[in-house]
Amino acid sequence: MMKPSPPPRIRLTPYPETTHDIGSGGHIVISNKQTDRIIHALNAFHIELPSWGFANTGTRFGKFLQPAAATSTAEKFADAGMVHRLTGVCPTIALHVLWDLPKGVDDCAAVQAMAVEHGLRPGAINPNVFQDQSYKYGSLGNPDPAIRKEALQHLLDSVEIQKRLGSRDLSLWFADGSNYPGTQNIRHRRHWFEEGLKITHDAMADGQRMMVEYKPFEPAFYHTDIADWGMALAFAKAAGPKAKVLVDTGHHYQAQNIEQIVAWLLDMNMLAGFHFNDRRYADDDLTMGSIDPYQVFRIFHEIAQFEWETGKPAGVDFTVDQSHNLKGKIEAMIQTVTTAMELYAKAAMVDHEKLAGYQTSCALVDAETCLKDAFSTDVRPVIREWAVSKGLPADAMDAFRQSGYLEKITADRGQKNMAAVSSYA
Ligand code: PSV
Ligand code: MN
Repeated sequence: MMKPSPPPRIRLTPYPETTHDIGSGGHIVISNKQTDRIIHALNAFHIELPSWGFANTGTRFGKFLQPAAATSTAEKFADAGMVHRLTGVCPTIALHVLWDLPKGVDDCAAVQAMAVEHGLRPGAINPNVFQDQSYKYGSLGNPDPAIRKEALQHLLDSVEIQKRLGSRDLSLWFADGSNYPGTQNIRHRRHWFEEGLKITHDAMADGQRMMVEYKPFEPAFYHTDIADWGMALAFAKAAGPKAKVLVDTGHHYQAQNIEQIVAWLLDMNMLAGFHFNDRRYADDDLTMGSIDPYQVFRIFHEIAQFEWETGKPAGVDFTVDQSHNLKGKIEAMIQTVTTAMELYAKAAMVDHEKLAGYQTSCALVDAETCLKDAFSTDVRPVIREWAVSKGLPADAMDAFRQSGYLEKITADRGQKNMAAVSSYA
């Protein structure tokens, strides 16, 4: 009886002539040209950290307290500063007015000092017109003119904070909406929103931007006043030239093509930036790229392709918008930032010239392979090299674990955290 012949040996990693080994265990996968593109992309890459991502948060069912969570604005700055020192790409921190500057403009000097102390700059200013009792039926969309006025005043105060802190962006998210059909006049609320946003816009100085965020539902479960990118776009256009749209990746219906929204907004010069997080069901606040990393890659690809085609920076900001109740706050943040860098680097590898040719000739498999090849490449060795060249640790997570910082803040804050059960952030 004949013995079956052994299966043919498959060479998994081809040996392209233009590539060199950059420490990926002998597997030669990234060309010099691609390495240069990655380095160039990383040099320009920034992702803003959310102050609220360092504090104890929870779900509406409860909170699991972490002894090391930040208990004050100063501690949020300290933690964000630590993440920036380890990763090198997070020089700004987004602030939520009520949570971080409860005394409004009177807190600006202290906040500015904290920023300097920790090597950070204040990032986007997030007004809060959703938490006070008066906003039960809405803020700018409330049928009561006195409440609309109160909300508007908070927005104007936030613009003043923005000016004092030298922050470019005012990041607006509204919880406004209704829970039961027929209970609110949707068109009237739209007019009130348009009016309030315009007044806020006109109070802003030159060079400042208004970012209009949308969300389909939660906390409102029947209608939300700014429910999708079309509504945000219409409001931004009506407000004036300083206003653009903010895309929060968690704020979409299932299966929505987010990168198409990104491509449209880029093309219309109406994309201000992103809130990044991942989601499995709705606005779940999961770690960026933990469920669908290819989607984040496709978003970054749309931006990179736009920049290649137009020869100018897209001018869009990246911010993490995640509150982790179960993962350690700082570790979750480092993991997120690392993932963001990897996906951004992968998108930078795409050969745009080749891709454009494939798109024009409708070479479908080749075009798609262009993306898939970049997405499948392990860019971590290049990122490690980049980090070391900048005087950063090659592995930010490992450096954090070795630093003793977590042990120190756990000891310093443990008692305070166990005592404070109620605040949101
Ligand atoms: C609302 O879900 C949101 O995305 C807004 O950006 C808020 O400012 C942020 O989350 C608060 O966590
Ligand atoms: Mn958001």
